[in-house]
Amino acid sequence: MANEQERLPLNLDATALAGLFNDELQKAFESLGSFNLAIFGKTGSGKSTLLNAIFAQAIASTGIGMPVTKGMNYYRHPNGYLGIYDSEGFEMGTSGDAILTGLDRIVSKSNSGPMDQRIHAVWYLIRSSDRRFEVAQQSFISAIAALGLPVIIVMSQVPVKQRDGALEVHPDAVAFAKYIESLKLPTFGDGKVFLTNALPDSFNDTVIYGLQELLNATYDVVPLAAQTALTAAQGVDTRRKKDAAAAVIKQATVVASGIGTVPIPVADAALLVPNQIAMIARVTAIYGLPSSRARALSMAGSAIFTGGATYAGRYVATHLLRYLPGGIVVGSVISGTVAATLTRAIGFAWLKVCEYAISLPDTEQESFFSSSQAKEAFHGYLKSEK
Ligand SMILES: Nc1nc2c(ncn2[C@@H]2O[C@H](COP(=O)(O)OP(=O)(O)O)[C@@H](O)[C@H]2O)c(=O)[nH]1
Ligand SMILES: [Mg+2]
Repeated sequence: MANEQERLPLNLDATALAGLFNDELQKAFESLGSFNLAIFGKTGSGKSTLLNAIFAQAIASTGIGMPVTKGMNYYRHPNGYLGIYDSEGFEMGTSGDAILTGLDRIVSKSNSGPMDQRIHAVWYLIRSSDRRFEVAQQSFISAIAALGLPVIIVMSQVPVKQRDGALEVHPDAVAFAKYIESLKLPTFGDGKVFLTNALPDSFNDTVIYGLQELLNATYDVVPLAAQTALTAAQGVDTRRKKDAAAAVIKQATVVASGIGTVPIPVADAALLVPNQIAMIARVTAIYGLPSSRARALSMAGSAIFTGGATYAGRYVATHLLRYLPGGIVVGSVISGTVAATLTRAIGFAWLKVCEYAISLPDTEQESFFSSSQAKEAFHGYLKSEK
């Protein structure tokens, strides 16, 4: 870090910045850790669809993961922050015992081994139209719980309609869920059933339902160490992403004010850049922007810093001097306060760029970052930051 600070101001060209951003992005993804979910349910219950709805990127449709043990596959997101265990291709009815044996192996192995493959939560799906909940399913769920894994029961494909501004859950699904809940299975919330609809259907007029509640329950069972990874992986709760990113910005702001303790000449504002690059890399990781776009991302990341000193100086001159008492504190130097304010402004402007990017369809994110759009959006947001 100290080394970079000495070297960088002399070499603030786009390539060097892109390289630095890339390294920081790598580190940021690594430091997120990993969230691992196991998902079960009969074929057709909607496992792949639910995964796609909650974890922004089309993970489940990219195919089956690696077979790790009998009856189980493991899929690891390329960025490392998400792992999925599933039993795709195995029938729960006939392979239930094999799956349990496999699960037992994974649990005992990961409890003694590295944390990053440990199962943090289990979703068990029951399709609402099944209307039958078999004894075999009950004992399967109880057996998973007995392994010490937190299980969340999910009712999938629940028809939910919007009527006169209110949501109407199909009464048959409600009754079915009530029945399952009456069994008081040893799962999260004493056998509580989470009703979901992962796919809106305009023909039948149904809407997405219950995903946030399911996600909240999942946060409740997941250890703190895996929660940041879950925040990066999920695409439903933008509030949690924003809060986590804001915490990163706050930390970087404190570092920046430390760097500025000895006031830096405006022309050397680039001294702040390594810290700011690490910050925007971490914000990017929290937004879970995928690695296939890392190149485009690093170009965008470097584009916003190219000529860092010049633009930081201009930013300070046009935005900050005015807001400081009489310009006495800062004349031609950046104080700790200004360094912090500048860093904070950059952090939140980039946060908004990421927020906008994840609202775009997957296919448009690439062009957003590889064109000048991201940079322009960044500058637009920066102008509106105070
Ligand atoms: N309307 C609706 N259809 C769904 C939902 N989930 C899955 N489906 C449909 O049910 C079928 C099976 O879903 P899939 O996710 O492949 O099930 P899996 O075998 O458990 O992975 C597909 O045709 C999906 O489009 C849902 O929440 N609502
Ligand atoms: Mg599937």
